[in-house]
Amino acid sequence: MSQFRALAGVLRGGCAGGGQWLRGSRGGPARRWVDSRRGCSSTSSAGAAPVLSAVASSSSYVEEMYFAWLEDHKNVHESWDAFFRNIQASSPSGEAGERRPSALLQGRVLSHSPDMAQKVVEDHLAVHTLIRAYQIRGHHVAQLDPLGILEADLDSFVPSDLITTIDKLGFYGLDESDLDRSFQLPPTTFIGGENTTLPLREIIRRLETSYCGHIGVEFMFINNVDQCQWIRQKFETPGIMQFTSAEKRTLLARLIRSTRFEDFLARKWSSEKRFGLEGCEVLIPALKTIIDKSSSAGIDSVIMGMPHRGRLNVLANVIRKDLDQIFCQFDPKLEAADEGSGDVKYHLGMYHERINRETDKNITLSLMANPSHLEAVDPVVQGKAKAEQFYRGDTQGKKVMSILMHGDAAFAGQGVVYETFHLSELPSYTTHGTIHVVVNNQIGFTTDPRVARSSPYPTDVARVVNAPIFHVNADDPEAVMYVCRVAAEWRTTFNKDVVIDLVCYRRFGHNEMDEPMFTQPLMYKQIRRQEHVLKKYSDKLIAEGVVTLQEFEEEVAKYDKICEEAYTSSKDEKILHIRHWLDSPWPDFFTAEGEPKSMSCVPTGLEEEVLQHIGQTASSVPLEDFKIHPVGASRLAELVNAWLFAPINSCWASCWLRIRREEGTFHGAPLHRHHVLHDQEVDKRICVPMNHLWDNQAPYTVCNSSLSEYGVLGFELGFAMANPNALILWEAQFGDFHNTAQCIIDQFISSGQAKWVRNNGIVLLLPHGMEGMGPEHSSARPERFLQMSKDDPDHFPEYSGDFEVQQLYDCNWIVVNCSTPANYCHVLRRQILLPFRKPLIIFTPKSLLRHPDARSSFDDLAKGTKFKRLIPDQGPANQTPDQVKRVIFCTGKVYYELAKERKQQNLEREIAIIRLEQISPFPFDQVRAEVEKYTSAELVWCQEEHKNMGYYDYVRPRFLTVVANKKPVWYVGRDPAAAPATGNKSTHLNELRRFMDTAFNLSAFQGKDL
Ligand SMILES: Cc1ncc(C[n+]2csc(CCOP(=O)(O)OP(=O)(O)O)c2C)c(N)n1
Ligand SMILES: [Mg+2]
Repeated sequence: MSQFRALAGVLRGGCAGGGQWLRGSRGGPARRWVDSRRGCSSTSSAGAAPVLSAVASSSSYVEEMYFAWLEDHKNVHESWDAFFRNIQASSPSGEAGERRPSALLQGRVLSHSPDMAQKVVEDHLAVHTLIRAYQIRGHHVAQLDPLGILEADLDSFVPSDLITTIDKLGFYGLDESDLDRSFQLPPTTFIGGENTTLPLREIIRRLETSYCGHIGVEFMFINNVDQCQWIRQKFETPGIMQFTSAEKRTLLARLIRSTRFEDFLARKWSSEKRFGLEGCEVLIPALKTIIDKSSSAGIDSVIMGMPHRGRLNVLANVIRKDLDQIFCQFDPKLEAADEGSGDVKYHLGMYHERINRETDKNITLSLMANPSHLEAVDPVVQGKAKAEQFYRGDTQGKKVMSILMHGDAAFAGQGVVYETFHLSELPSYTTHGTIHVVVNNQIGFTTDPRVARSSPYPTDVARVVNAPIFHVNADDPEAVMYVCRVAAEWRTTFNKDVVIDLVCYRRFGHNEMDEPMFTQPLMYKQIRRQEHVLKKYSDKLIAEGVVTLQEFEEEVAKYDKICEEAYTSSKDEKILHIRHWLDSPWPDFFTAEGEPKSMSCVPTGLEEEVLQHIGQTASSVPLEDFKIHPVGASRLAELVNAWLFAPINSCWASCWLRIRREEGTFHGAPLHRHHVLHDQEVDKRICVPMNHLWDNQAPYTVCNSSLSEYGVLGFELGFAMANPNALILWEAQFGDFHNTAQCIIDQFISSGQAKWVRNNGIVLLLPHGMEGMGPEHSSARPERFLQMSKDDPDHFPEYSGDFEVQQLYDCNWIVVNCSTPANYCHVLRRQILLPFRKPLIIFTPKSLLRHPDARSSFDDLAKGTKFKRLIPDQGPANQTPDQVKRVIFCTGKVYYELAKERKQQNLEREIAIIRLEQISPFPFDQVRAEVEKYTSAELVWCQEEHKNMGYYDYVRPRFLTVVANKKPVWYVGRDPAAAPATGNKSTHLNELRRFMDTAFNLSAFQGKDL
């Protein structure tokens, strides 16, 4: 069947000067249909459009028209013309030339006029249905596969309503005799151009041209008529796909660069992994066309994300990274100059400001660094684009846009693609249209599409947001350029997503060491026979006289020389600078060398008047006539003293605070929802009191999101990348849910700086605590964050400067569990006031929201106060440390349970309780001071989590380093377990009771070995 499709395509393509060919029925050969010389008739309209019922009701009117028609066919409307032609054609010879209408019309027509009218109506309906069938399903039979052996939609059957051979026209109630009849065209098609009627033969020919050539347009699912009309106009208007000679030459030059770049790499480093673009070289001119078009529409910043395939080519020929910088990445001997572990060359990002040669306008292009994890970068790109739009006041996406590239297997398979699409129309997340480009080489490593996806196309996911999808045969560069042009115009016009599906092939293996004949023998036999697209296109342009062979060869030689020269100069590079590959530089935040401007942090306390003012504003309703919910009103008062005081305070600085709250946050969740007041009487009227603090304050945003962790966390991470002076917080509904965003945490947040030398100050708010809520609502998995913290457990760091700041500078992220509102406030303020950026993970026990003891006074926030990495014992034990028998170190909410129990057991002199507020980096200096204070006490680590979870594995070796392995550190907490918490309330309480008993049993560890 696929061969048949290919055959049909070839024949259709070859019919220009001779016969016309159409598809046959399933599997059958294409059949010769009609001689084009008998083709379309003149169809210019004249006379009034006929009212069909007039045929039945007014014979004189018909006669009048008939006489007019006999004089000159152009005297009447085309449909009358068609009508009289039909009658004439069906009349016995001799009558056809009859000038008297009575015999002809009255005898033949009028006596049968109701039937005739019925037939005319039915035939018109049939033709309209046929037009619609092409619009809806034409892409299924478009000639998309350059190899001619596969089906882009994985289906070899031709829809029966698209089989328009003579023997199958009966499907529509039509037959061969109808082919030369003219039909009125509906307003939902543009195939007529200036004409409002066309013969059926021509209608089919034009539909075939528009929908079944090298472009397959998928759009009829869009539920907006204007948008559908817009697309129809772009693809149906006769002759709309035109290119000037200059445009064709530019296209050829770009294709030369793309092709010769890969050839050059293959020649110089034949066995190096680079994930070559061969088979889809057209990607480079495609991207450049999108950028040119968008630039001329006013875009001056493009943020891009892409996978491995062709990445080096995009860096070289789209972003214009210096070639020698790329080539020196292939030198295995070069050492890296920067801190961190770096990344392989086909993951690195880039930021470049340049002039767009086509428009002569400035444009900034950035390609985001990404991990191997396919599609993970999608939401990150969107977040960065959104942030840039925000800072530039680009509320409509007219200045900043994003382009995402995808592989066919990953686009269909990775869930984050769907999650990202679902952000595309949300007010706080939209980037006002992303252009997606799929390098659809019809293979994913060694996997054929038919076993890799259930959807017909790899692009079907885009249908959920009504994005039009343009499938295009990548071996037809002009068709590709055309859809790119339309895609860019679509975004400019509607500010919505659009997908370009470049149906291509992969000339070699998945990477340069792979042999594809092992797994795809037939496909690769065909690929070996496949002529290169550059050869095909250059031959075409030479034949057309657009370029000469000599010009073509000169252009090739010119680019080869550029590559050779860059190769020579790349050998002068002595050292690799990952910093040169930064995708999001912050030039004003760091020194010219990319270093922090200081290595200290200003105190984070505040004037009491400021605190008062913030508290009062936050607990007020600053808008007049604004009715808030009575319970909400009481919560507002709570805000002042409770947990939320902290983030409120944090935003007074000149930074933007953006709190992202996961959809479905309700009871017991941090009260962030009370940062947005909802008028109880006016629909959708809201008020954010925190935006009413001062006239010149920074904006403060609290937003709900789609119910996605992977997508939304990635987005917020990208947002935080754009500007260091924004405090971006992402809050999970419960901490456990972060594991559906694990890839963003592992691949970007934990390791991003080490791989790509870029800072990021995102804050994760993760509700965490054993509160009897069951296995899935208890643990934010602190053990995982701590396991990935890079501070050395066995080495006591010695710093000459500010210990706290130096340690933060060295770490990969900060992990805290604050037990007081004041400390929470301070840690957020420290986050934005540090001279560098590190991700901050905050465990936020829900029960502390309303815990009567979890309160802070203004004194704890006053000027001169700061974040406490460790809170020493605050009772009698601290006064007489030599009498203390046991020191319990802990973190988080268990402190309050321990303190209560100690009080009940009257052990406040014997047992000291010390809170680690910053768990990582481990406050070695302060822990040592505490340990040295309580010289004769035994050391205990107490946690409410199970032994194989929580903090124990992290803190234990560090405590031992502090005490130089001279003292044991005893464990008190829940036993090891597989699930993070029990689902049974009474078991939960029993476990708590049990470990509390151990914590306060002073002989519990006597005589025990380590
Ligand atoms: C999330 C993820 N899973 C698996 C891989 C391993 N992998 C790398 S490339 C690839 C095939 C991708 O196919 P496709 O998306 O079609 O891109 P192509 O290589 O064909 O351009 C796979 C499975 C990966 N990088 N990321
Ligand atoms: Mg692929």
